[in-house]
Amino acid sequence: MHIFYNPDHAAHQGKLEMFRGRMVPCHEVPQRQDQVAAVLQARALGSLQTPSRFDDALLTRIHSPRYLQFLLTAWQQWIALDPANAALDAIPSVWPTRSFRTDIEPDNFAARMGLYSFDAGTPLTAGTWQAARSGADCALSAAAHLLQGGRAAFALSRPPGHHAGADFFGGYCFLNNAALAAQYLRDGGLERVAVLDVDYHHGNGTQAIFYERADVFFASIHGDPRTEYPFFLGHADERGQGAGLGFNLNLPLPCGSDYARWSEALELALTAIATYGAQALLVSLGVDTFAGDPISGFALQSDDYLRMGERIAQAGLPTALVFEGGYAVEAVGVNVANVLKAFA
Ligand code: SP5
Ligand code: ZN
Repeated sequence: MHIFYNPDHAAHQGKLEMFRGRMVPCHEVPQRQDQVAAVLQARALGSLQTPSRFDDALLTRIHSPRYLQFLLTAWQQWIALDPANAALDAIPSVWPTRSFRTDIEPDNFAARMGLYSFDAGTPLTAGTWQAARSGADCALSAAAHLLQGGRAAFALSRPPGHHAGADFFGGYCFLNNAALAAQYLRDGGLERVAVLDVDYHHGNGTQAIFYERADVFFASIHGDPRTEYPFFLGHADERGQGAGLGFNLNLPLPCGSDYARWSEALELALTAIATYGAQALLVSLGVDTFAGDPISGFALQSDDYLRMGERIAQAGLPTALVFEGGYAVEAVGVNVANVLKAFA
């Protein structure tokens, strides 16, 4: 297995996220990637390679230029407000909900933070751009490996990506790594690409990016958004729109679901992907489906990730796996390693 790790991931280290009226320590911490890297190396599941640097223009295949420009310059704008801000993270607190305009980019920094985000759980830090940019390179490197004829690659990077949309961050995500990789495969000549999102949370960003397109099929297995983050997308009746109608599959499951229940949804997703005739597969690999995850509600055990990896491999497609969530830091390495081991 080719593994591309993000050498800059620790540059993004949020301090606090909003939870029930308090600021609590961030769940999305650098130890997550370090822990996965340590287990992959200890088990000799592949050599860790630094990603290639891809052209910035590839980012605009998915993200809007004004959003990218915002991310690139946000930290400078934040400390320009007050040099003392350097000791704090930037967190949005005001958003343009229904009836507001989003076509005019405000001059005010707090207003721009809100325009380009959807939650108060995703701090933007001094190194966020550097980390996210190199993280995107990891996903693009994994996709490039497939175009060169490779069977499988893993993008071991953080911050995660699947909640990020064309022009917004949130859910600990800034650049949509899986979407960038899927687009790279399309631009490299593949006609039909599938994204299978197995993170506990619905991949709202990835869904939205491809919702009106037939050339990228999106399937997601996740906690029911009626009770689970990100709440406002991920229902079973979202099947795509326009040319994309029929190319989006959401499989929400109730809290408490174990692998017996979860794997039934996996069968449905992989059957749909096979019927679609995908030529390559992107897996948004969150392991926050783990029973011990501190912010999630499924009941998968570490051994279940072996079965998951084995079943995904049976799809028989060139596959790039991209790391997403998973917040039980002591178990995240074993769970990811189990998927990759069984896949290989
Ligand atoms: C990539 C990914 O998995 N993003 C998930 C983002 C979830 N953010 C909201 C989580 C709120 C849960 N807070 C629970 C705190 C318990 N101490
Ligand atoms: Zn998640």
